[in-house]
Amino acid sequence: MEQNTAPYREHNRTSLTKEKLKQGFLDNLYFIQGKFPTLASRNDYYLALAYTIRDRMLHRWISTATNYYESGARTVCYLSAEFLMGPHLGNNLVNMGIFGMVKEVVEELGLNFEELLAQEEEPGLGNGGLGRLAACFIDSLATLEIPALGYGIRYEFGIFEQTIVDGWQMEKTDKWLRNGNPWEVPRPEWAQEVRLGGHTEQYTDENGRLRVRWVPAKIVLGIPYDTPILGYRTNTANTLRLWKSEAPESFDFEVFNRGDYYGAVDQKVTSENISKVLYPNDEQLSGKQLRLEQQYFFVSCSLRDMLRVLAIQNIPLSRFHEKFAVQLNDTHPAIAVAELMRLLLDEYLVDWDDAWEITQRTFAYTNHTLLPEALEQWPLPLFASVLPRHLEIIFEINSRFLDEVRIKFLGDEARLARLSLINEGGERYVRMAHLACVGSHAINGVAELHSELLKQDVLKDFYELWPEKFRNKTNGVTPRRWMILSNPSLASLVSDRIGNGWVRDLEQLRQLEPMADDADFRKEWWDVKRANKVAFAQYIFKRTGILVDPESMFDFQVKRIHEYKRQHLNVLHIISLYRRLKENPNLEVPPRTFLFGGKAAPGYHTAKRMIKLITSVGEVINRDPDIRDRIKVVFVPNFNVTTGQKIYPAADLSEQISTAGKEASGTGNMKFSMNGALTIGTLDGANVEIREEVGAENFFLFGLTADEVYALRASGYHPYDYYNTNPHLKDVIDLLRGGSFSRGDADLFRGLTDGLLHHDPYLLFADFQSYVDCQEEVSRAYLDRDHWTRMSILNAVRSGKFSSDRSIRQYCEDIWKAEPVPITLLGQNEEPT
Ligand code: GL7
Repeated sequence: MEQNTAPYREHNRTSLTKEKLKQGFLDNLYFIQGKFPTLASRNDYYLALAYTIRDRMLHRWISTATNYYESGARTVCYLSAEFLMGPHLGNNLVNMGIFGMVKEVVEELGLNFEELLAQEEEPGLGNGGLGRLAACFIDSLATLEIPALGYGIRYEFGIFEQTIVDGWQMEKTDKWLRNGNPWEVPRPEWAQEVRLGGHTEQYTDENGRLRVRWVPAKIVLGIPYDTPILGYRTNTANTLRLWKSEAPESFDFEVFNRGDYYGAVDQKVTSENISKVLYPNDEQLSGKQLRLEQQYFFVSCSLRDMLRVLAIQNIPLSRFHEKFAVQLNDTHPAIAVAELMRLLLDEYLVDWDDAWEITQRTFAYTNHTLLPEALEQWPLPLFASVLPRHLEIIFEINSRFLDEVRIKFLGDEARLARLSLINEGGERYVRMAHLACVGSHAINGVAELHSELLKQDVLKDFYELWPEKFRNKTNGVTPRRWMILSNPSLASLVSDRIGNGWVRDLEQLRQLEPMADDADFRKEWWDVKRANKVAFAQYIFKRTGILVDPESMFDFQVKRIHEYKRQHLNVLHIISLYRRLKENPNLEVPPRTFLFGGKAAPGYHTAKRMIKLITSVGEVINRDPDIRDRIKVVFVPNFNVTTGQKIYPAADLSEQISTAGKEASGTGNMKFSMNGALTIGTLDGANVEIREEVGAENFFLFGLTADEVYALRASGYHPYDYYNTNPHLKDVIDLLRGGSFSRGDADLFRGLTDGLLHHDPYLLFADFQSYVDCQEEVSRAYLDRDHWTRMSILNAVRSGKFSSDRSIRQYCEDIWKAEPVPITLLGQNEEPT
């Protein structure tokens, strides 16, 4: 059906005048929520507003889909088990350029705009940096007008909500869908069937060829839920397609008809389980069957979806890799390598060699971690029971692969064992990182140091085999959410001086460098930070009842709680400073508020005890009258995207203190720096590049380098010696061991202190003195407000490299070979009627 789309432009539901926005809002309240103002709840108003904005996104979304369909453009598919999107409403307003106007409209209607924004439950479909990176990347893809789809899982329960009870973390389920999700559109007509379990059979086809058939034990349906992803002030609206699992009705019926009602119900329940909940572990494999099913489920749905698109665009299968560039966000979707092979071999009857070429040319793999405990491996029996056919295919890939290795490295049996897709040492495992490496044409790390360490260590054998596959793509974050939306006062201060070109081209911030020497500008800069701190202090008071002084330095460490990230090193410094202040009340240090935030994986007991350590030390210090508010310690509960948006703009100091060689990149470090916080950090992950960009003189560096860490371990590390020879360190540890921060309970932190004294795998003791000395330097620097502000300005305006737009440009050029496709809005050349 041909359709004139022009009339939609001036419609109540699409027009961008204030009057039409108001009318649209009231219509939605009436026709969607079924309410009138006296009865409407805050959620009704939020939904009415959200639908009013969504209405205005649809024209771009439909136009984008049409343009892509007609151009047959090369498309980037970003496969990720996590997309940590954060609230949509504010971001969509920013990207459409109507934030201010909509705020006015809402206020003219007598409603509180901030309250409506806060009403949105954030879709927390990710654990931390990896999931948030995926969200920043799809924002940049849309902004750069690259045809792209994000593919993932629509978890019914996202990352748990954290509360703090008696100083301990408690977890509550995240019911983010309970009030409705206005941003998604289900597309049941594009559902996919996914098979699981069962066995395989051989058969001979009509041409006498031996083939394999997979006879699954169960089938589940994947229903796509689409969310439009707007570019910043472009016509592009790409799609985030998340799969929800359901029971296929026909299947239910079969069992049902056999009279097994409960069997049918069971099947429905187990099918729906697959997309029920996000595993809350970051960088720790869970080894659970359901997790493997989740991974396969979304990968299979997504690849079949690509095949569907290929078919409707009449593109031959042999050109799959020309149409799609598929990025594997870590090993979670690595099963895609075997699944695409299976689809091509068994369902489309393509020859092995052709199938393998298409596969390798389609995929590229990003590694996100150096921690050995995070490298996914699946026990062979478990793998075989869920994906019997894939295991056969993996064996075949492996045998051909190892033949290639044998020729290149004649007689090197040890190397073969190291490279094999199957770990044969004792219990046998499938190594997902190896599958990803073998099946991809490009492999990248996420910061320069990380990419180097991959080549030297974790993926050394693959590097020696295929050096040409390896590259670096340093992470980045979107300045739309992390500057404009979260720090509007800083953004307008910047735009007042240099216009707003920086929002799409963050390097333009450098034009402000000379302003660091301008006293008036410094004053304005300081005032913005100060106002953000006042707002955050109010938030803290509301959430924790703790009063903090906005005059004090706001020193933040927010990230997942992990031993390698060393929140406990931060605590050791706090205790040592506390101790010195008690001894010498005249010590000249600026008042400081130490703020922590982050979730611990529910089963990671040491991390949970680290939270208890922070809150316990805070309890003692915060009420010690001797300290008279010169230091405070606060644990900000439930760190997520929403709280992050308040935190980064309010920070003076950013703690990036992981053991060198452990943090692949970090992205919080970038968000802080962009918002004018100075960093105290090790030479780890992207800290190295941040320091390079902002200048060594504007960065507080301490600690061993990755090489030194390696050498120290190799020569034998004895933490006890540091304890014995450093009286400050000994004092701090002894206070903890004596129960000074645990109401006399000497056992509460015994596990932590003993662990440090006897093992200290993350070298806290080795870095302790260097860290304490560096913190003294920080304190001295903060006393010189002018100089500090100068450094703060230089940090922000030299952070251009860390825009995710830069990352995405590099992926497009170097890995995806994807080009922008500017979108013409439908009906643009037609007269409105
Ligand atoms: C991580 C890394 O730990 C983190 O350093 C990196 O910035 C992020 C995105 O590349 O990926 N890897 C990982 O498994 N998680 C991360 O945050 C959970």
